[in-house]
Amino acid sequence: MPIKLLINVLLTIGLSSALTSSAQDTLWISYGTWVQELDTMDALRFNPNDAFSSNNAVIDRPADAASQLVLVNNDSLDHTLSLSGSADDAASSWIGANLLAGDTTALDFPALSQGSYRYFLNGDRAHVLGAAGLLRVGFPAPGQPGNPGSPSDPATTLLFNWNLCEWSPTRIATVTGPTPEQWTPPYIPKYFTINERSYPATIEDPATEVNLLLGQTGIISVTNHGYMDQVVHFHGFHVTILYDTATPQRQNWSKDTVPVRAGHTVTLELHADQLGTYPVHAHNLIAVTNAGFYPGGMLTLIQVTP
Ligand SMILES: [Cu+2]
Repeated sequence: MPIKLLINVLLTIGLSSALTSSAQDTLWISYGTWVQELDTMDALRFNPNDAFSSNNAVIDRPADAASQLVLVNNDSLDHTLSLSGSADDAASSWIGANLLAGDTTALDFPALSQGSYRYFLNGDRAHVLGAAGLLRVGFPAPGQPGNPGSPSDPATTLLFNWNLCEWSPTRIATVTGPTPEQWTPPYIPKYFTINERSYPATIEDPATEVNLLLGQTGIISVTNHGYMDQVVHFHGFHVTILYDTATPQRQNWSKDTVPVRAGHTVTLELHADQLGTYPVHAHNLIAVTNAGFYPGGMLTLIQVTP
């Protein structure tokens, strides 16, 4: 084993065990491929272990407390990480250390106020390849302090997240080929995903499909990692906007249709006050297709049961 690799392995083991055993204290930046319909696309993702997965990990942190994140950069290029979420200037002004290719780096995260933030690698290549995820701050999971109920307790608040992104195999090829080409309009993405899944895979993921008991409250953190603005339309429910980084003046608005601008996040509260199954989807109909075929894309369900 090369010395540098050995040191990385030892450092990773040491840092991981020095923190807690929770996977979200360490994330691996991994290069791989993912398949949508007939396209096999290169991908760069944040994974909770060293195995490549097409789904970016969610990081949870308490509000108003500094914390650490260990990143293992298994990509062949150096990177820098950024945070965004204008609910708190501490995110946008934060600068992390360089993440050298093949190295393990511990980053000190700033104390942030409650809300939904994006964490992402800088640069077009990382952006197009999808290296971006949700940093959720101040929303304890069921069973943690501040949210004591079990998932079957009607008083429990359940957490969901929708990482929205659109994908163009043509644009991905421009950042993976030996000579990047000029991006020229029109931009016509072929796939539209929630948590890197397109419908019907969206309803197989417990973070994407909103399953609630009657009377329960769900918090839905929505991030838009793509280049296109999206508008999320709810059937059956109005949601309360807790935070909206693009238009903070909409805090506490009750809406059934919520814009999520590219690069922005919204945090929504849904009160399950009626039984049934309801769709929720991107309102732009091209975004509810897979390679042009409807239905697909950014479409999932809300299921409320007794
Ligand atoms: Cu609709």
